[in-house]
Parts: sequence; structure tokens; C-alpha cells
Amino acid sequence: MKKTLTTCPFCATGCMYYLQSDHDKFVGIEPSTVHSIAKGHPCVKGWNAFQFIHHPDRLTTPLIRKNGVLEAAGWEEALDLVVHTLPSLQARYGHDSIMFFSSARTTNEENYLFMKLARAVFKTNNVDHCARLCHSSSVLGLAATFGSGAMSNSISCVDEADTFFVIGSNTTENHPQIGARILQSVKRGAKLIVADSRTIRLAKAATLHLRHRNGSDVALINGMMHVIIRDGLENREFIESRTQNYEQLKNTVLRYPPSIVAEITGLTPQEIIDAAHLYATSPAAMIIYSVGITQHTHGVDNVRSLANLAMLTGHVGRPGTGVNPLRGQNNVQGACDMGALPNVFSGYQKVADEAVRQKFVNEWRVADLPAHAGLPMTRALNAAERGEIKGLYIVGEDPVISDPDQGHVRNALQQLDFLVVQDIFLTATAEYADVVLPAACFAEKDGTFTSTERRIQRVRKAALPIGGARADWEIFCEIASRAGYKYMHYNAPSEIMDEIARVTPIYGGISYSRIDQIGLQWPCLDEHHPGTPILHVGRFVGGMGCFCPAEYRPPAETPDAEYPFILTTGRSYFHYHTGSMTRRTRLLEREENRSYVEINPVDAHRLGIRDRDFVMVATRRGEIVMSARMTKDITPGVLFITFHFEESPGNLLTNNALDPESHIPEYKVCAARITRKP
Ligand SMILES: Nc1nc2c(c(=O)[nH]1)N[C@H]1C(S)=C(S)[C@@H](COP(=O)(O)OP(=O)(O)OC[C@H]3O[C@@H](n4cnc5c(=O)[nH]c(N)nc54)[C@H](O)[C@@H]3O)O[C@H]1N2
Ligand SMILES: Nc1nc2c(c(=O)[nH]1)N[C@H]1C(S)=C(S)[C@@H](COP(=O)(O)OP(=O)(O)OC[C@H]3O[C@@H](n4cnc5c(=O)[nH]c(N)nc54)[C@H](O)[C@@H]3O)O[C@H]1N2
Ligand code: SF4
Ligand SMILES: [Mo]
Repeated sequence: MKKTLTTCPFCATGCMYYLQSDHDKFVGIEPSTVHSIAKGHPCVKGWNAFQFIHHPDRLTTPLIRKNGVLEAAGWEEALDLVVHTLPSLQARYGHDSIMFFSSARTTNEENYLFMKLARAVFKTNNVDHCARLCHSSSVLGLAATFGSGAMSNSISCVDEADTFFVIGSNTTENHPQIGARILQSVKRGAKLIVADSRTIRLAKAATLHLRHRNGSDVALINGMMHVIIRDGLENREFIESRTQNYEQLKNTVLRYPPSIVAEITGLTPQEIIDAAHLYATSPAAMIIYSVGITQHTHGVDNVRSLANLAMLTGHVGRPGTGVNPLRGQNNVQGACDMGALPNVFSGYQKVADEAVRQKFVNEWRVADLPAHAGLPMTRALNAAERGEIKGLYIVGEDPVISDPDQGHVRNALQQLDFLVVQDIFLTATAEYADVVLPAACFAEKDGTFTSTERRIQRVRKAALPIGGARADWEIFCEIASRAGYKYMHYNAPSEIMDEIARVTPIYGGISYSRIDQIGLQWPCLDEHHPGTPILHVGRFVGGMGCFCPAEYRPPAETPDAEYPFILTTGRSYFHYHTGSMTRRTRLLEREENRSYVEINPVDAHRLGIRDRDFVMVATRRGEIVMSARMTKDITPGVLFITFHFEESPGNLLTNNALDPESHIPEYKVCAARITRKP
């Protein structure tokens, strides 16, 4: 029996454990008792992360569409088709007529190479990934206020906080090891404020549970800041020495007294006052949020408001404080760090900056690089629907199931002249592909993932790729060289990391030898730098912190007579997104194998719906049938569904309304109707 230390392929908590294998067959997981986060306790998805690896559905050979059907093909033929078709589309329709969707499921090295492929070989900045759907609002909102879009503190700070403000994060289900740690701190006496219209598990342990209306977060946070200033609880010294623009913030939040905020949010004025006092008077208070905050047409405003609140009270730059976006995918932090984004190279170095571009021109040995920003992925699908994007290369992403408004996504994919899908399974999106490339999964390749606390950790090859599958990075190198580009050849992923370190200041000190057992947290500037557990200590990354006040704006769609409910979407503990891996895991699929909608008993009784009845949920985009789950944990007037189940896809219903700055979709609020199926 062999055991291989690696990093979990699911959420960005970043637990490490050993994969156990016997002659290239995976048999189990052995926890690593020394890992700083998992401490020997992965969650149920982690414990079962070996099962999907050799599932019979794995893609083992390239597929090419012939006469309308996908047929098995050789690598030569498939790669040649990709290498010939993409440039011919560019020749006909322009360089920016093709788009690259990178993958937060793949390694840093792979994200770096994919953006290098798009920029250096195909000369376009049209590259993006699922952070667009997830924390693009954080990247923008925190960069504007603090100068860095990443989680400010470390997961271990959970042990040092006196008060938690958890808003729009179902932590125990979606970042289970962080959720468990919060509960342990609460047991030791820490206070907990939860702001979520659902009574999530953390809410049951909360000092204060704010069940505010979905989409009213800006009003709530402005209201808390109003009270803090009114009652003299702001941190004057911090405001004076470390921030700017305070007067403007003060003028804005003046207009949000508890009485008005109570009306917008549905809370009582006293709840708003209590939350403000508890947060502001704690010695160390930690804001933890996730996509309940970011996935709105005002997602960036939500994030800026949280940053404002932390600066107002000086809860930033110390242990147990900070503004902490819990990033989602195993490597979404890394995919952003690596520049799989339309406007930056690795390390958030702007493509528009001449000197930065020159550095990459020299390193990559190309004549030039495109200077204007590319398209965000949500905008690219809109452009495809209009016939403006002709070719799309998707790696490890299933937009048919995960993007908003499935009818729109299917239509967009249908309009394409050429679609390449590179995945480990045949996804719903792959049904539209002209070429499908079979990729090796996390257990079959070397590399690194960067966790939500900015920690770069090793992923290790524990067995050979199944069948004819190849590692994503090897596929990219092969395409580059077939396209005539000579400088994308590496003997191993460690060499790719050496290149990343050379051109990316925040990863400057990262090498495989330094992260052999324990990962390092960026910024890690050189080979002697110990890494950075807490950002903004003594000084913000951007110099001075900047208050960016925001006004409350309602969601794009609000309930009316025809669609009287707020529909919100999210996740469950047992499944992961499109379910490509978790639904092929016996134990997880046994726990939960079909779609459900959470509805409050008051609403259910009124509509004649009983627990487990089949119901139809409809929005302006479409309707799906699923079973009702009656629970007081959801506020009357609100419905909750997941998007894990292809058979009744949650995203058939969601609204493709985008935040004007981050281009994130409003997954968290739309208007819906529910009826009992006769
Ligand atoms: N089991 C599991 N774990 C996962 C994932 C998974 O698919 N399954 N996915 C991973 C990924 S990529 C991500 S991004 C994270 C996401 O992690 P979370 O953000 O925790 O996930 P969600 O369930 O989408 O939403 C969180 C909460 O936001 C609340 N909410 C909805 N609307 C609002 C609102 O307007 N305001 C506020 N304050 N709250 C609101 C919901 O009620 C919900 O409880 O999880 C990661 N972990
Ligand atoms: N309604 C609603 N929709 C949402 C959200 C929501 O809250 N509500 N949340 C959004 C968020 S935050 C996110 S992050 C997205 C996630 O959306 P997706 O990224 O589309 O979801 P995943 O299931 O993670 O899909 C990733 C794909 O990567 C493949 N894969 C896994 N490992 C590898 C590998 O090593 N190589 C390759 N090539 N492929 C691999 C998997 O098989 C899978 O098909 O969903 C978004 N959609
Ligand atoms: S908490 Fe996240 S990283 Fe840890 S085992 Fe569970 S899914 Fe994996
Ligand atoms: Mo996400």
C-alpha cells in the first residue's frame, strides 16, 4: 500500500491528507494529523475524495464530433483540429473572437500555462474562470478599499477572535473545517453574529441571528455603521492614521438610521443596534463572508461596505480580525493569482501597464502582447449568443449547469462555430463540444493549489492517468508547440513554478522544495521570506485604506403578484457544484440524490403543500419540478434550492443580471412562484 500526501480537490479550505493506493487502485484517505487546518479531520467529501478517480465514466480518449455525434479519436487528430481551427476563426473574425475559460479545479501551474497560451500564443486577453461567478466582487471591492482582494487573515485567526460576524456564508456546510473551528471558539466564549435569512447551523449557536431580507446587506451594514458613529464607537485613531475618505462615508451612512434600515431589511431597529454594538466593542472581531454577499448585482457594494465597517472600527491588520472572503473552489485563489483573468497577468500585474507587458514579452520571448483587457466569462457567453464570440475553449468548467439562465447558456453554446471541452468526465456542456479532451485528475498529476488563506500547497501524482487521459498542463504545452510556439516546454510542473516565481512578485519565494510538507502563504517575496499570515498589519497593502461608501440598491428582480417569492440558491454539504465528482461517489449520492426546495411551513400550508410533495418552481426563465422540504429554517417568503442536480437544474431558473463592475450574476435573488404538482 502506498500513501501520497496531497491537497483536497473540493473546497478552498485546503485540507491536506494522504491518498491511499494499492497498485494504482485508490482505496481510501488517511488524514494528516499535522496539517494545520484538517488536523486529522477532513469532511465527508474529503474522506471520499478517492472514489470518483477510477469511476467508469472517466473520459479516457479524445472525442471529435463527426456527423453530429462525438466519436473516439486519437490525440494527434484532436489536437490538430484545435490548433488549426482556433487561428482560422481568428483570421476570419479577429483575435478577440475566441475565448478561454480556465479552471479553478486545476493547479496553479495549469492556470498559468493556460493564460500564457491565450496571451502569448493566441494573442488575446479573453481568458477568465469561475471566480467571475464567485468572488469577482471581492477581488474588486477589497482591492478598492484595502489594496488587495484576498482574505486578509488566516484560518487559525478563528481561534483568536472574540466576535465573529458571519454574513452570507454557510460555513459549516461549505467550508466545514472552518465552520467547526468557529463553533469551537463559540464554545470557548466567543460571540457570534450571523446574518442570513436561513437559520443555518451556525445561526443555531449564534449570539445574534439577523434574518434580514435577501439582497438588503448594504442597508444593514450602513445601518450598523450609522449606529457606531452615532454612539461614538468608531476607532478615531485608526481612521485618522490609516484611512482616507472618512467624511464621505459619514455623510452616506447618516442617511441610514435604524428605523429606515429596519424597513428595508425586515429587522427590528434594536437588532441593528445590538449587532453594531457587539461588533464595534469587541477587542478582536472577524468578518467572515462568502457568496451570499458577492453574488448580487450590488456584490461589489456589499464587499466595500464590509471593508468600510472593518476600517471604521479598526478591526483589520491584527490576529482575530479582518475581512475574510472564504474562497470557494480548491484553487480559485490560485487561478486568480495566476492571472486567469481578462485584465491581469499573474500576481495581479495589469495587462494595460507597459512595463509589466514588456517583462512578460521578454520572459515569454514573443514580439508583443495584447494591451486591452479581455472579456469576463459572463459577458463572453452574452457575446457568443450575439454571434460575436466564435470559438470557446473550456477547461474544467460546466456552464450549462453552473451559469445563470440555462436556456441562455445553451443558446450561446449552440451559436458557437467551435467548442473545445477539456474535462475528466463528459459534462452537460460537452454535449455541445466539437472536440473533447480527456484530462488527468488531481490524483494523477503534480502541482499546487492555493487555499483561501493564500497558502500554496502541494498536489501530488499518486498514480498514472487513467486510459489515454493527460495532465492539463501537458495538453497546453502540446498545443503551444503544435501552434509553432517554442517556449512552453517543461520537464515537470516544478519548472513551471520556477517560471511563475520569476515573474510574479507575490510568489517570488515559492519553490517545490520549500513547500514539500507545509505550504507557504503569499506574499512570499523571496527565497528567505517566511510568507504572510496576516495582511495589512500596520499599513494597508494599498498604502492608506480607502472608505468607499455605497448606497442601497434593490436586486434586479423583486417579488410581485405573479412571482411572489424570493428564490435564493446555494449548496448542500454532500454535493459539490455540478456534482461531476460527488454524484459519482457512492456514499454522497446515497445521502442525497435529488433536488429539493426549502419552504417555510407557513407558506406551505397556505399553498396546500406538504413535506416531500412534488412541486413546481417557476421564474421568468423557466420551471422545474422537485420535492418540497418543509423547514422553519427558511424565512417565510423565501425559497432555497441548490444547483447540484442536472435532472432539475437550479440554474434553469436564475437571473442572468450582472453587477456592472464585477460582472457577477445575481444567483442569490430572483422572483419565483411555487405550486403543488397535482
Ligand atoms: N458542500 C459544498 N461545499 C462547497 C461548495 C459546494 O458546491 N458544496 N462550493 C464551494 C464554492 S466554489 C463556494 S463559492 C463556496 C460558497 O460557500 P457559501 O457562500 O457558504 O455558499 P452558498 O450556499 O451559496 O451561500 C451561503 C449563504 O448565503 C445565504 N444568502 C443568500 N442570499 C443572501 C443575501 O442576500 N445576504 C446574505 N447575507 N446571505 C445570503 C444563503 O442563505 C446561504 O446560507 O462553497 C465552497 N464549498
Ligand atoms: N444557482 C447558482 N449557481 C452557481 C452558484 C450559486 O451559488 N448558485 N455558484 C457559482 C460558483 S461560486 C461557482 S465556483 C461555480 C462552479 O461552477 P463549475 O466550475 O462549472 O462547477 P464544478 O462542478 O466545480 O465544475 C468543474 C468541472 O471541472 C472538472 N474537473 C475537475 N478536476 C479537473 C481537472 O483536474 N482537470 C479538468 N480539465 N477538469 C477537471 C469537473 O469534472 C467539472 O466538470 O458555480 C456557480 N453557479
Ligand atoms: S473542508 Fe473542504 S478541503 Fe477540507 S476535506 Fe472538506 S471539502 Fe476538502
Ligand atoms: Mo465558487
